[in-house]
Amino acid sequence: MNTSPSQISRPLSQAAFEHALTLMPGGVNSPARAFGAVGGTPIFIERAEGAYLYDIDGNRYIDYIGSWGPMILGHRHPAVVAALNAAIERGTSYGAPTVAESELAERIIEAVESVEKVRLVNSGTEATMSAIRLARGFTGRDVIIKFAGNYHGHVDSLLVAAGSSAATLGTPNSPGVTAGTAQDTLILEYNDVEGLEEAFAKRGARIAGVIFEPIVGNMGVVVPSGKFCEALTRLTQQHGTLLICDEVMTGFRIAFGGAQDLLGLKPDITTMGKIVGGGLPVGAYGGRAEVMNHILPAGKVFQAGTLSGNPLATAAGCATLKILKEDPPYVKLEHLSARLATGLREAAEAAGVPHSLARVRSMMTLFFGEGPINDWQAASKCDTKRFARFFWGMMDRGVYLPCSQYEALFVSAAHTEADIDQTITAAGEVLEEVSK
Ligand code: KE4
Repeated sequence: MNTSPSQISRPLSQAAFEHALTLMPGGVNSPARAFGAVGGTPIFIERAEGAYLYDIDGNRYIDYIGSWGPMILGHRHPAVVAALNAAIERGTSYGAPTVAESELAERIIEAVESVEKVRLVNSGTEATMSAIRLARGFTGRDVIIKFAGNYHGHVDSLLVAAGSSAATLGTPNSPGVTAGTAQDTLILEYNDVEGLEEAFAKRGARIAGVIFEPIVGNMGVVVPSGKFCEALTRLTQQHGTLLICDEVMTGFRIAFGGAQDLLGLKPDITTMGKIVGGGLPVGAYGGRAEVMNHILPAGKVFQAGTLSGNPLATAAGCATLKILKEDPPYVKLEHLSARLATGLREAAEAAGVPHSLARVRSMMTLFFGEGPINDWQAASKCDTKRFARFFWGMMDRGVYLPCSQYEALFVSAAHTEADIDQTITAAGEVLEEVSK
């Protein structure tokens, strides 16, 4: 009897996963890929091209993960491939400065108005971890505020569960994170202006930084209210706290200047990743020169990395940002994303499935729960079992969605109207099925 949530057998992925389980914890190198939230066996990918993934069993999928965000141009964009091939001919890593690092830094600085200086690292996690250390080093303070439902990578001081009440400091939410680490982190509700006011009234002089997703992707897409954006800016300025805008997902996605450009925010530090590496491992953090000059060797806040600014990664990043600047895909992305969102909404309404769809430009989430969904408390009430059935129904129809209700799907410049319409047709069929 088929116990898999999928109606299609994928014997090679099944065998590959069984072997991977003997080698790596959970058979994966990131839990997000383990399909824990949807059940079944992760699908092993052979290759990708444009808007499509091809698994090792010979199936093709329209790809809405895009490597969890980086592939805004689609897979194997010719200019990115050419830049990588050229870079490989010159070697892969030197452990010494290269002009390509300066070019990528320059491209980031010219794109993001609030960034005057930038440091390249190897992942979004490294960027946020370094930004938090910088905020603490710059202010001489300890407390960091983050928001429930916001994810900033596997940084010890952010792997923290909310305290007993909004105003109490955090407790570890992963083994290996010490109470000493968690006690300097305060978890508040996203969009909760009063909670933010209260935290600053109670602890303002101790707060080194506030880190937040300007458009949340990690509880599904959630948008900040204007009042929340205003309070973030006002309270951090009033109390000498650094505002850390985590644009690892939204940077170069929402707009060339990031979500901060759309929202009119001017953070002290911005963290980036994903798109900025064009599919290779690049993270970055940048901000006002006065703040960034505290980073070693200009200043005393330590941060280092063997492969930071790696020649292959900077080649892919520069090629990607060059295209985003010189041939911006944002109008096309908006057209395709709006078409998809309308189609998904109409399909869910026709099927009578309780839902709300949140979209900002080319990132969106179809929540299996009534809206409005403005924070984790609301998002956490979604019907994740129905989402899992939807996920596998779409997968079996050749549409690869993020494998969790609490993620964003991404449209790329390689998608076509035909891809979008095929996705909508599949969604109509599957939503009918899961409505029962
Ligand atoms: P990485 O260390 O995974 O490069 O970046 C961490 C990170 C930081 N900030 C934001 C807003 C992020 O979304 C992420 C990582 N995003 C997840 C998916 N939503 C990565 C998927 C994974 O962990 O495999």
